[in-house]
Amino acid sequence: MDGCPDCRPLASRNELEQVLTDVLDRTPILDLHTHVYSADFGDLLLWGVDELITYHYLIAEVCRAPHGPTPEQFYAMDKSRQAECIWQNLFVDGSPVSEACRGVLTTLSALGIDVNDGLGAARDYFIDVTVEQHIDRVLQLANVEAVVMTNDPFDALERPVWEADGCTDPRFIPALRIDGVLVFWEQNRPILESWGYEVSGQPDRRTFGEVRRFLSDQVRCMKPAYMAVSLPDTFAYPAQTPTAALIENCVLPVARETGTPFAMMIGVKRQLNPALKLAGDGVGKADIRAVETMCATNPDVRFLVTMLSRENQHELCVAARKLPNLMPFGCWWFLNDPSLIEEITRMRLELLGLSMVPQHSDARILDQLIYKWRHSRVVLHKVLTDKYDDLMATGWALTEEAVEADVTRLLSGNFREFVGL
Ligand code: HDL
Ligand code: ZN
Repeated sequence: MDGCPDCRPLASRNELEQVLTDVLDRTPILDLHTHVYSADFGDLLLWGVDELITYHYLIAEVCRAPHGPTPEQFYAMDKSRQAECIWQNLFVDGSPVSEACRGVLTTLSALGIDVNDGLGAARDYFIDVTVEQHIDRVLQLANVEAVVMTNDPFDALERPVWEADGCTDPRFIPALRIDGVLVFWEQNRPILESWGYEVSGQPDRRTFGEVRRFLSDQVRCMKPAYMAVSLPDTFAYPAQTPTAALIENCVLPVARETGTPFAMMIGVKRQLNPALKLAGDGVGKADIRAVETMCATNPDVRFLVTMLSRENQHELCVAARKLPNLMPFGCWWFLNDPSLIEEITRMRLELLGLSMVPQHSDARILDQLIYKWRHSRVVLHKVLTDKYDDLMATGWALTEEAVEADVTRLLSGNFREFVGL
């Protein structure tokens, strides 16, 4: 122990707090689920202040403002007017205390913009910034070494990129999003047929074989870290539904054959308010038995799972204790708020130790990586301080070296090892 400063046991909570601040700030993150794209994907990559302010979380909030627009009035505006409307209603007419509002301000401040100078000043910052410069600057400010994208083979803007050179920036890792098969089967089956896959209306043996061929072709093309799907709160497995049949007969065999993990994001109540469009989804408590059964009956497949309902979090942790092929991850969407991140992260550390992935950003706009990770690092710091302090109170000799190793596991190592990156 002597001679090595990182190997000396930490002497106090104060020293622990300082070490954690330093280690959390300097440890790079691998962000395992986002909606951002490398520059290869052109306009699919959203960035800049007007995109930041018109994030769909803020659309839902502005339509609740005392003098805010109806959804129809909001969507009739162009992007600039939408941003001005949100700025006026949520940042001028009242204090921007919501997590999504605060996030805008954290991001702009980190970019060196005085948030008290208004929307115009923020827009001025972006006048001569290139997308390549901004990607470098945002990843550096967020200390994010790589992000996993959400790549939809049915997206007409994405397909040409994959038919050409694909993603050429190693900081952006593909993920094969298969909602188009599992959730929107009826709508997309004719498209699969037009691409040469002989898929009939009803999922039957021949169709299953062709869907497996499609998924395998996509895995070969994208080389994804995992296959992913967002499933409703009503998701059941096993079940007499096209989704369950396609998972059982297509996704799981391809996951096994190609060694590609399967990520399920469960609990969305789709289009609770359709007028809000992308901002219109709600949340519902899902049935953990679907996760338990799928993971227990497929021990040779690795599952990444996040659930949208606060009420599902404890049972997800308990299920993970029983099923080593189940990796809980992130505080997703409506859970990505300091109070809930704290509750969930404490629960996970207490029930799972370090064997989980505490957070992902779900960033839709590149700039959001800055705030989503700054805010999460603060909560991680708070929770880890308490947990390590409890450890030190037993007489355990905790070193900076050990803290570094733990934090690296939580911020990138666990995910890399689980998906084989
Ligand atoms: O399905 C998903 O990946 C969700 O994250 C949705 O994209 C959702 O609209 C979202 O952005 N949540 O943060
Ligand atoms: Zn997402």
